[in-house]
Amino acid sequence: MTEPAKTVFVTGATSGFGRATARRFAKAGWRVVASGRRRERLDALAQELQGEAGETHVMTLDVRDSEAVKKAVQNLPEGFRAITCLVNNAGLALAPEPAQKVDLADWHTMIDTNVTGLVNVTHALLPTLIETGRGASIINLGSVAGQWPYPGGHVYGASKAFVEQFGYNLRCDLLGTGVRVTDVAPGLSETEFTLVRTKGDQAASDRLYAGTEPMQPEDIADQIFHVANLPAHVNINRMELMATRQAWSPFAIDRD
Ligand code: NDP
Ligand code: 8X3
Repeated sequence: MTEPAKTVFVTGATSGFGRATARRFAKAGWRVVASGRRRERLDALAQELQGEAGETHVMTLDVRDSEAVKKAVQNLPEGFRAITCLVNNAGLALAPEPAQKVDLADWHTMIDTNVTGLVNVTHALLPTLIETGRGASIINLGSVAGQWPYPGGHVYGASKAFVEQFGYNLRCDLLGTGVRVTDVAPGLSETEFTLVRTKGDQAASDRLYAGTEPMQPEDIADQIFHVANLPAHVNINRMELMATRQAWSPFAIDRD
């Protein structure tokens, strides 16, 4: 007897890691629920993934809107309701300048998306994930910034530290349900992340990735797929990835 298709729910599937993740799972025969705010990108993804081994359902969703998240989950079409894997990927950094120069609105947007949005989606999907039980997983996109401070990291890094600790605490409460939780924490990766962070400065984005070899969205998607497909009795708590050509710096010291 063939196993029924598993379903993955991906937030932020219109770009970067999320889109690569949707592609990776669809190719492998998983059903994919792909969401994000940009309708035209979702339509293009749906069209692209037609004919892949797994079926795809796309929907516009702003993760910051808890009511919209609840409704979207309640209204999932038949065949896409039993979720095996949640990939909490939607997120962003804003304001690379020092904390004292940042607009408060940018801090709020990061908290609303990376923290509130992630808990909105997690809360809405916990019942179905628990119903799936053994083999289910929640994969949260953290970041190296959640552990390693750097100038301009302020609320972004703090939001990713929240993601990490929230995942560990979820594990405690989900013990016995079979649902696994993993913090996938990448470093330098070439997506639209820096374009968003600099509010559309393509040259700044190009500069950051120039002359080195950042990770690509497919690298991260492969690891997310790996985590979701581990034997049901194995949980990776945190997976930190860096480009080979990235490492840490010495401490900064203020001198007279
Ligand atoms: P991208 O900017 O390429 O993709 C971000 C995705 O998040 C888009 O699909 C965007 O879709 C979605 N998104 C943003 N805000 C919302 C919202 N309010 N509701 C729903 N979706 C939203 O960046 P990445 O792929 O790089 O980022 C994905 C995740 O990985 C983020 O959480 C980021 O913090 C994290 N990360 C990135 C790293 C990097 O170096 N690139 C490294 C470590 C972690 P739309 O605008 O259509 O809504
Ligand atoms: C994104 C990676 O190094 O810009 O989370 O913080 S970094």
